[in-house]
Amino acid sequence: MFIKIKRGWELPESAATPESVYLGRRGFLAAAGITAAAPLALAGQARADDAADPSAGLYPVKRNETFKLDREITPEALSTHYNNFYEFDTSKDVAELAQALPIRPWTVAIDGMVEKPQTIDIDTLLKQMPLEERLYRHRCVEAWSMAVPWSGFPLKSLVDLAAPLSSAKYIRFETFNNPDVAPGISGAPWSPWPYIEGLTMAEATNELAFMVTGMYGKPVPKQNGAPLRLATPWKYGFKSVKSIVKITFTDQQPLSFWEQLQSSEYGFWANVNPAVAHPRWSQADERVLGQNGTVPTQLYNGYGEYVAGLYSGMQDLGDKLYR
Ligand SMILES: Nc1nc2c(c(=O)[nH]1)N[C@H]1C(S)=C(S)[C@@H](COP(=O)(O)O)O[C@H]1N2
Ligand SMILES: [Mo]
Repeated sequence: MFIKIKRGWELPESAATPESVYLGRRGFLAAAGITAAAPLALAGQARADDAADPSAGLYPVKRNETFKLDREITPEALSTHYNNFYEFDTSKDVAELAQALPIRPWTVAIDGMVEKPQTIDIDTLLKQMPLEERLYRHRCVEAWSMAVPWSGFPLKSLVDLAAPLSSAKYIRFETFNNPDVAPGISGAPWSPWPYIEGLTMAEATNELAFMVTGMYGKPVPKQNGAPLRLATPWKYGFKSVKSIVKITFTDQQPLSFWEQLQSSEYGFWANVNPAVAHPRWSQADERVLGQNGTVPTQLYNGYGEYVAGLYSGMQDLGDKLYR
């Protein structure tokens, strides 16, 4: 993407292995009464992280068979280790850095034009929402793609919980903004943090709009946006905002992080369309993670039957609908 913030390779060497990650794990082990002097093996770390997540017992959840894939599910090791999460680093190699994000306690503020403004604890929210699994394609604006078994709940269920006023026209999503745990934030203080994204109410209540809390039958990993992220598979991946702390109902079209950085390249709508090139590269094809070569990209990423109707009568916007 267009990068004004410091590249990963410009970060100091120490950022690659932040002490907070190490200290965080040690802290957890101490709290759990485990005394392991030897360094943990990778598998051991994964188990420790699962145990630390009080939602682990909720998964796997029942698959909603409505949503079919036209390709293999991307291997978990790839989709959890090739990430965009600029709060941690501008490289794809953020999985280790992201472990410094504390995800409990975690609250989500629901505010703005709603009848029921509230700040809700993530585990309370998880208990109230109808969890299911969906297989979705994901198409990054950078022309790579993956196919993922997400777990979570329809965004519509959260909208119902908030009970929006009729004046609400948009939903604005906000990511955590803590430079102490996120070297990408502290290293680029001039960037327009926090990461913001938005949808219209019609988009948000479309059945495809999904709040992700899990992945591959487990809690969603930190690098993929724990404990709560968005998935809007007909739009470019940057719309799927990670690690959400605030959801605001508003009558103003939200100004996203990327639109603020580079509005000529990234806008509000960002619907996938292979016929509308990014100003600096073609969007006709995509590289599927884990596969050689490319496959053609589909209009609305193949989800036109669900969402094309949302945009009928909006053709005046022209290419703006697709970037
Ligand atoms: N807060 C936040 N959300 C974010 C991003 C980010 O940098 N910060 N990157 C976006 C982009 S460009 C993509 S493609 C997806 C990547 O999700 P993944 O790492 O789970 O594949 O997250 C999106 N959500
Ligand atoms: Mo992306």
